[in-house]
Amino acid sequence: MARLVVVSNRLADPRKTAAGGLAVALADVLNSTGGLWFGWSGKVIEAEQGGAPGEGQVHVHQAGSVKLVTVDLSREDHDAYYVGYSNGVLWPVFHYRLDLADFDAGYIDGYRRVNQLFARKLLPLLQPDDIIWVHDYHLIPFAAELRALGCANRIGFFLHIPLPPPLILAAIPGHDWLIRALFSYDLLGFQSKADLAHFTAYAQTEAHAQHVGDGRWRAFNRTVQASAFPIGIDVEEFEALTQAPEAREMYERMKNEYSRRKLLVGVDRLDYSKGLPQRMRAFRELLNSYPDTRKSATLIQIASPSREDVSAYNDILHELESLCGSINGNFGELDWMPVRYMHRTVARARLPGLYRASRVALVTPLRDGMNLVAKEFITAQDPADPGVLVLSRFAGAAEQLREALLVNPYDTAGTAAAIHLALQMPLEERRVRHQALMQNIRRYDVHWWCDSFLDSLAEARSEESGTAWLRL
Ligand code: GDG
Repeated sequence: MARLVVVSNRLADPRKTAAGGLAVALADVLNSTGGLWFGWSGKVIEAEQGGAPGEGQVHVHQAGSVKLVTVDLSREDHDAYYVGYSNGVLWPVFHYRLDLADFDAGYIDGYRRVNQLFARKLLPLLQPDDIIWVHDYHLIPFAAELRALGCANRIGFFLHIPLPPPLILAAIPGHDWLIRALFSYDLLGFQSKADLAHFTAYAQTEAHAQHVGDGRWRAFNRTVQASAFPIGIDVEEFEALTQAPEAREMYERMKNEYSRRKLLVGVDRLDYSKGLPQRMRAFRELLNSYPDTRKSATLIQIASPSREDVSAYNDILHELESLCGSINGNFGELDWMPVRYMHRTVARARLPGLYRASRVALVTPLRDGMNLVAKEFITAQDPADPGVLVLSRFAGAAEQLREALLVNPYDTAGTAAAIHLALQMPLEERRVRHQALMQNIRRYDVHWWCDSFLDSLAEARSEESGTAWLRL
């Protein structure tokens, strides 16, 4: 079996389960092929310490049979590639938020410079038969930069976030360069059929690509295979975590603490894509319009800190704090706080206990590539007395999890009504829905995702291999 080389912005130590499902799944394949994982070290070198644009020291660590190779970034590169372009342009636009994008012209140069730096550092470590799997929006032009250096390996790309429709993509100055770069891959993987449809619509209307059968698209003298591979979780690992002492202890604590009321739970990175203010407004509407819930419901919202160097995140933090404060102020009683909001990370080992103690999960992003919290919540439930998932129709997961209560998070009254329904749902209906959801989550787990992507990559091949590579 060929060696797998994974390229992603950040790495996790594949030996630690705390790293989560994705790292565990990749670790399986990386371990079995004696693979290599390549990306940014997380270190930023200031100019005074010698950090220069386009330069970075390489570090090599051996983690079992897997080689971890990382590169430092200079301050200037980090600020343009990571903060500026990846998180200040691509993240908002790909989540349909043109209003939040900052199209500063310097960012795209830094973004490209870092992709070139990474390509230069990885190239000498590659063997001719290696299969390369590149992850996410930070690294869209990575294959094109590798090809420009003469790399003829098979390269696949998976986008973890949504791909918006062509007219939204076209708002990015340089969008044509960005999408042309995707044609340097042999395989493109998207989270949902909707994202795939947006790619093919762009390919046809903007890139004038031709469909040459079986999801293969031809443009710029290259042919690329494009498919949807909805990502899943490591169900077995998460079930084991649910039964482990830390999660059980959390479960007991939550059950005791909230014995008089049903728990609702939200677990998200603090990000404007997750629809947190809209969720709070729906919860406020629930308490307003269905007074019975004032005696029966408490919402625990975990908003784990993320990307605090991007200014839009501060705005969302303040909005959320003020909404939670006003809900507690208006509806709280001496012995009851309607919302428990925590801007903190909960230990991964405890999360399943929190999920299992909750009657309802609110997973209501305005846009989300997939959303793994939805799948984790269902997996952590007791099948004999399961909780109910209220899920945004705009999460990639909604294409698969049809037995959840699907909502439009922009519709405050509609979402409140769905939460009310969830709180009142009879046991039999909860069981039937849970069973159907679990079947889907088990079947399309993270190992299915990994294997089906890599199988498709093994088959996908552009006929131009090793010859005239696309020059950007
Ligand atoms: C991107 C895409 C796509 C959250 N809070 C805590 C915590 N988490 C864990 C959850 C879950 C993960 O983080 C979040 O995954 P999501 O899928 O919900 O969202 P993103 O972070 O935005 O991920 C997304 C995903 O990539 C995979 O392709 O599904 O659409 O945006 O595992 O449990 N974990 C701990 N403490 C927390 O407080 N330990």
